[in-house]
Amino acid sequence: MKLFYACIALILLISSCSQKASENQVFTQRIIATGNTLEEIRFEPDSFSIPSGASVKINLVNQSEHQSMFHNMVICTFGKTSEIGFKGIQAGKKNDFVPPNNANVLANSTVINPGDSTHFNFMAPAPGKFSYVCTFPGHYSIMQGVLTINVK
Ligand SMILES: [Cu+2]
Repeated sequence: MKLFYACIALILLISSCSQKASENQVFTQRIIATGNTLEEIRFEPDSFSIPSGASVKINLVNQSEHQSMFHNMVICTFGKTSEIGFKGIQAGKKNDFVPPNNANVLANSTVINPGDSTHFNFMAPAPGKFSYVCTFPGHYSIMQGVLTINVK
């Protein structure tokens, strides 16, 4: 009988360990910023979803070839793309066109040159929807996507 309880305890221990491992799972998403004219610029994909609580790594690739096509990626409160885009322009190049200390910004990359890539990390918050947007001047009304945080 003691062996039986020991086995149960071991099974519970193992299952709680694997639970912890999944909570700390790193979720990686590749996002391509592309296009060489204002008509073409876009994020691919323009929507993705991640589980709440996940540790998220975004790999952002600037696949535009035109020398004026700089991009960044700012994840913000759903629907706040215009406000963040406008305030981002005011914040200027020194802030990567991201308004500093803004409660509506969840996470962001730096601005990257055509052909370059970068990455940034954040913890996925409670379930809900977020927008993502490129705030390089002239892009925020066009380059947008939707991030859905799912129940894990
Ligand atoms: Cu852009």
